[in-house]
Amino acid sequence: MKTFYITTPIYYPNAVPHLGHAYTTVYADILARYHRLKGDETFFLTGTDEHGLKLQRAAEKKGIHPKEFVDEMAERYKNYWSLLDISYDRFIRTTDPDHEELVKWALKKLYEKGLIYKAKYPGWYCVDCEKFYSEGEYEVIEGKPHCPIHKKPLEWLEEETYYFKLSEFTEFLQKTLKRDIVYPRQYAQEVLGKIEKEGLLDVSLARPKSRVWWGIPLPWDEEYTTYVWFDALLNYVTGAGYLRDPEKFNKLWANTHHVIGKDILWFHTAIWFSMLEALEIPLPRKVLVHAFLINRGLKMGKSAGNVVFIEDLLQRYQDSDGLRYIIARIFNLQKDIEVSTDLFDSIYNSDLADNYGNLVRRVGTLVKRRLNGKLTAGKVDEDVQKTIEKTIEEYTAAMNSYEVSRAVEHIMDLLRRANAYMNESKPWEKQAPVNELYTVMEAVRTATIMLHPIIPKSTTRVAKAFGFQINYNALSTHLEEYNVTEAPILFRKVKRT
Ligand code: ME8
Repeated sequence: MKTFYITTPIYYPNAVPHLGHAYTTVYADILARYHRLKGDETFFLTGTDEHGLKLQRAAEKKGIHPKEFVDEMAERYKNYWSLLDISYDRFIRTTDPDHEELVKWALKKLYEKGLIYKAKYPGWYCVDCEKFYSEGEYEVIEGKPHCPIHKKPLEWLEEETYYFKLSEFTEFLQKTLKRDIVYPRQYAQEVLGKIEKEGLLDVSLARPKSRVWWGIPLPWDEEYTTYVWFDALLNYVTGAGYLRDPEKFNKLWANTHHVIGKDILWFHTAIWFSMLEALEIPLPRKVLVHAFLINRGLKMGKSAGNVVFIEDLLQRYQDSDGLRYIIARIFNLQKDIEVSTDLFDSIYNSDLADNYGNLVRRVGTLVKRRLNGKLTAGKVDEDVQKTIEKTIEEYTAAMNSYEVSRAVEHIMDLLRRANAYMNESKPWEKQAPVNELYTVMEAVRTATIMLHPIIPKSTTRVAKAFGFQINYNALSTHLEEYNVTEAPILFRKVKRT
């Protein structure tokens, strides 16, 4: 059996997730569900990044201990993901005991290998990014360095710290990034360009406890706290069971897929690949990088004050499937996408209500009325059959190459073709329109199976109402008999305001 291991970034739980986080998480969930549908042994990891200055300050503001704060926030994340039907296998928290154990093990190993040394670190720091910015990276606004993402003034920090010898990995990274490991490839080029231009500098992997006490202490110097990114990246290794379940780890790790937004590309390539190499752990199979959701011209984010709330969209599109579908349709690895209610409404209305929903309702109603709900195999229209076969191929190729929005478009084409066939063949004018209805049913059934990873709730409902199984292998066979018990109305159109 094939395995498939997929991860999302672990999010900072200083605030509840917004549409940007849902964008990544739903995409990863669709890939996880697709691989489960195909019968692969799938493990899907998401979670929260709970240490560091950002969380320490967020808790301070509320006057509570960071642990109390993150305990509450982690529950809220889980609740959001359950509202969106996110089928994670583990929700990892960087405060989990097995993770803390792994981070200490990793630091010790790097220290013993002589890859960590102590020196002074001066620089401009963004608390929201938990990151130092060098000249050329930060923006100068009114003569002062500002964070290029948050547009807030940077803080000047100078402190004794421990460094990781990232510079030793220059050649290794250049070789690795030329391999087929980052998808789309343009992002690997970006990282290579940065290395070429700026060289690879050693990175600080600790913070003095006096400033950042909320985190994992360095095993050899308790006066220092592990830098939150070193801690966070290792979650992927903990989650796969590296120390506690090596058998599971070996199975999963060979087919690791990290889904990330392009804002954290550097960490997931330059830093992460070098850390893994230093720890003698193989590299992931793929880092899947996507572009941003933009709102009113800026990357959607809490500090930009332009977030779209998940609950508002769940309400507008009635349930998780509507929002999941919209995300799948607009999802773009290369291009930033501007959010727009008009666009979202029109995707929901035309694809879900008018195309899929309408066809399900029409064919279900006719099979019930004309054939008493029992439809035994007839002859599938040749042209529709060809479209079905072509769609399965295109869908599978698109999903195998992580192009979810393309896969969805192919399914919609099939459904449009089936709607048109229904209009042409007019089964409602015939006495016993078995062949016509069977043709449409086969299109609906195959489309439903393919849509399952994207809209699990509605597709499960259709399969139950029409009496078929959701199973990838069933795509290439015909169903002997349909038993239609209900002709559900799946999606109610959203009224434009
Ligand atoms: O970076 N458009 O956490 P984070 C698209 N804890 N994706 C977006 C987005 C937007 N406008 N806004 C957020 C962190 N995202 C670290 C990660 S992993 C070891 C540690 C998504 O809460 C996107 O996936 O800031 C981005 O990479 C991630 O949320 C950042 O989440």
